[in-house]
Amino acid sequence: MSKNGCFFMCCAVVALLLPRCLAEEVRQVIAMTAQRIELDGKLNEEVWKSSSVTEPFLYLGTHSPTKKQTRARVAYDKSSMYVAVECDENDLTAVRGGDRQRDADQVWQDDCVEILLAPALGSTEYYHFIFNIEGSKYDSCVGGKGLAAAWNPDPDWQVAVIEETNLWTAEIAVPWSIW
Ligand SMILES: [Ca+2]
Repeated sequence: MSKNGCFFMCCAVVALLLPRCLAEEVRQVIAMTAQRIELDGKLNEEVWKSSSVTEPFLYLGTHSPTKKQTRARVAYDKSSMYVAVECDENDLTAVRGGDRQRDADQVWQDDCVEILLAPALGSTEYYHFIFNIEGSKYDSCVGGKGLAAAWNPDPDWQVAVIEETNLWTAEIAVPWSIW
């Protein structure tokens, strides 16, 4: 999966906004789940089976679907927002990634998933969450004070990644209380 195929932004609690192309916005309404999501990277919870799937992902600035596709789903409960991601990859040995230090530049230079959350509509401040196939994490706050990679939320966000046949999958949980 390329970095171009995994870029998306959530603009409100229940509205997902994706830059599928420069002229089109895609919004999805996300239902609250009462089911506990076990953060293990396995998308076997019922909520993921019934969630809207965000696809296809396009090469940035084009209308061309990426050769290796990514699918994303979003759910939430009282404590957290959850994102499930499936990254097609027919050669998992070719995925660039490794066990990185927190906030190392190598994480976003790897084949990775990047999630940008803007909890306040109209604000230029947003939060950047990145992880690679090893589950190494990078996060930052981007706003009026510039890029702050030293920003690490408390409580922390969590990610779990597993490799399956011809794809890798991940679940992340971002606690509401970090905002
Ligand atoms: Ca799970």
